[in-house]
Amino acid sequence: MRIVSLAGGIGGARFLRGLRAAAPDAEITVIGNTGDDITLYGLRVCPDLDTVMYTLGGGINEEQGWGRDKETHTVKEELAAYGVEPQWFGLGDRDFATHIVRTQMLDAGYPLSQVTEALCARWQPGVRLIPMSDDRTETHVVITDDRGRRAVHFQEWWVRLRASIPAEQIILVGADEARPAPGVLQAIAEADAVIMPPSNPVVSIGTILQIKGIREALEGKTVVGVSPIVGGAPVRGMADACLAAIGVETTAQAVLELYGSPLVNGWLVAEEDAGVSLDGVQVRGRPLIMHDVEAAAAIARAALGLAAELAGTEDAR
Ligand code: FO1
Repeated sequence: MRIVSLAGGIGGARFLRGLRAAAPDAEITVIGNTGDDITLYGLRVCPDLDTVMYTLGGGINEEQGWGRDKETHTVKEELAAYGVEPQWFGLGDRDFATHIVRTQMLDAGYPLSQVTEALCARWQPGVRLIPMSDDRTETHVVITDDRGRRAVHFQEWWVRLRASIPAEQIILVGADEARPAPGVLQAIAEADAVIMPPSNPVVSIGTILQIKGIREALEGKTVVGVSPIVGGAPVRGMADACLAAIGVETTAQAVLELYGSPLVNGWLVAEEDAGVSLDGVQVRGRPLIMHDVEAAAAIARAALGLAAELAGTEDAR
C-alpha cells in the first residue's frame, strides 16, 4: 500500500510515528515543509525536515519535539561569547553537524531532495522524506513594532517573539517560482491514500499546498485530514496565532473549510467537535490527543480506515 503524507513540525512528526506503526508494510512518502528553513551562521537549517528525520530516526529530543537528544550547546555558547547573532535560536552541537553536512552538499550543488536523502541514509526514518520543493522558499511574517512595519523570518516571530506580536501577513517568499521537488507529484499520483497530519494548517500544510501543482494533484486523490484544533484550541504550538493572521477562526470547522472539500474527503475531529460538517466530506469524531505512539497509531488507523472506506465508495460510484 502506498501512502503520502504532508508534514510540518512536531505534531506532524509525532503523527507519522503513529502512521508508520499503524501501517508497517506500507510505503510511506512524506512531503516535508521547507517554509520554516532559515540560514544561520552560514548554515542552512531545515527545522521541519529535521524534526521528521530525527523523530522517525530515533534521534529527537522527545520533550522538545525538535533538535537532537543528549544535546550539548558548547558551540552556541562560544558563538554568544563572540557576540554572534542571533542568540534566540537554540542550535545544539549534534544538530550543528546536520546543518554542516547539509550546507556542504547544497554548496556542492546537490538539490535539497538529494541532501535530505543522504541525511536520511544515516537516520533510516522508515519513510521516504522529500522536501516540498528544491527551490528555496521561506515563510516571513509582517509585523509592526517599535521599529515600524517590517517582515521578519517566521523563526524570529515564532521563537524570539513567541508570536506575541500579531502577524499582519504570513508570506511564503519564493512560492511563485518554487516547483515540487522530484518525486512529489509522482508519489501523490501513485498514492492509495493521502493523510494530512494535525500539522499547522497555515505555516506547515498551508505552505506545502502553495507549491505549484501540489493542491491540484491532491484534489484527484482520496485525502483524509486530522484536525489540528481540538475544542477551539490548537493541540500544541501556535496555530491559533497563524490562523488569526489569515482571518480564520481557530475551530476544526474553520480549518476544514480552509482546506476545502475539493481537497479533503475525510476529516477526523475530536469528539467535542463532532458537529463539524462540510458538503462532500465524511467527518468522524474520535480522541485526537497523541499522548504516546500507540495513541498516534490509533488515530492513523482511523484515518487509513476512513480513506479505504472513501476509496471504496469512490470506486463504487
Ligand atoms: N523552537 C523553539 O521554540 N526554540 C528554539 O530555540 C528552537 C530551535 C530549533 C533548532 C533547530 C530546529 O530544527 C528547530 C528548532 N525549533 C526551536 C523549532 C522550530 O522553531 C520549528 O520550526 C517550529 O517548532 C515549527 O515547526
